[in-house]
Amino acid sequence: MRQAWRWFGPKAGVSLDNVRQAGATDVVSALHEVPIGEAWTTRQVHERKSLIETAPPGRTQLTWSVVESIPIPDAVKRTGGAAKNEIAAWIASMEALAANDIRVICYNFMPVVDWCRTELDYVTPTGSTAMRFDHNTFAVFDLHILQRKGAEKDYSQQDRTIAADLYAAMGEQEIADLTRNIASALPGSTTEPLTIPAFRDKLEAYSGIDANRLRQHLVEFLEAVTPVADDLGVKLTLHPDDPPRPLFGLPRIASTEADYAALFNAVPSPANGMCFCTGSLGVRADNDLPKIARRFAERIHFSHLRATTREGDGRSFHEAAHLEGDVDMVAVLSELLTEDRKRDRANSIIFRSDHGHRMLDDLNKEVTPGYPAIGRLRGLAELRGIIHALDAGMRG
Ligand code: CS2
Ligand code: MN
Repeated sequence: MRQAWRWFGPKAGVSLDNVRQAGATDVVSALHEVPIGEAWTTRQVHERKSLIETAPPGRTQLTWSVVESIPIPDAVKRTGGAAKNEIAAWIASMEALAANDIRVICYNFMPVVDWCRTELDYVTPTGSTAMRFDHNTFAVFDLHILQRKGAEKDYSQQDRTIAADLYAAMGEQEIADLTRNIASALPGSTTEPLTIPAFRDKLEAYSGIDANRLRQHLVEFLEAVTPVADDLGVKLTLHPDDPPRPLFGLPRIASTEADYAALFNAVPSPANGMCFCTGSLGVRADNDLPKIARRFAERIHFSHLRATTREGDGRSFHEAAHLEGDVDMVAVLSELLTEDRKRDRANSIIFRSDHGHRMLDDLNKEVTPGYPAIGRLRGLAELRGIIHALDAGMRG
């Protein structure tokens, strides 16, 4: 397996030497500055690639091997194959990447909001901070701040009472912070930041789109892009929904083993692959991660490794240290390594330590939420340790 690091560019406070020192050989990046829906050009990709891959004298060379993500515009999620121009632009971006020899592309198909948390700095017992999704706080946003039409029916009477009390006790700053966390698109998001009125309009535009329709739109998208990807030798990897269940009354269709099985069945092309994200899938107790990794092994080209801890109410969770949550990381890595040993280096599974706690010096700095250097470095080091031990076991 190849060890990678998500890099948000020179302004994000993590240098390429930091990436080298973390022990990563591969970089995961994207042209985040290009507006969603606009085609990336070969030249833009080439410039970013040179920035990443031109090593100063004496430094090891890094390889930009994964793009996370080419965003999928809203029109594709809402109308599927009818979004011809948006799909053509997406294909053009893919071609620009392939022209630069970048052949693993991550994407997701979450409507309106990408990954979602209610709290960015939840203090853990060590004093480090983690990201958290609290069901009650989420209900406050949905029912009282967004005031989504029909939201009441998604919550029990007890949930609604708790949310009303919480909301009544919240100050202006807390309301603003919660709104920012949920509506303004967390780092790396492939959906746009929204004001509350724009949020309501977007939801309105999805009325009538249920899980089957959304799945059909993804299938139409894949039917259009996978033939080109196959020709170019590009692997597309669908990131699971985070969290893996419907939010805001919107369907989510990449949450379970059955979801992925349906997609692979509908579009069998080898380019139709998976980004195996343990933190996202692991939020559901009914997702058996080692089993999913085994079943879809051949389709996994990229993996995000991190752990989440499900809280008592069954719906809230927080991001645990990489080896400490509900995920059986040793079992998952053992499945991924079994697959990886069948492949040559060029097709090796690339993984990155996903997210990480904010700790040590990062507590005194501006950091990209979810992507602090030190927490990710700790996670990567722990994961690497498991890989070494498993490799030694396989040899011995
Ligand atoms: C992530 C996100 O697990 C996760 O939710 O890896 O940080 C990721 O940036 C977005 O979903 C976009 O890929
Ligand atoms: Mn992930």
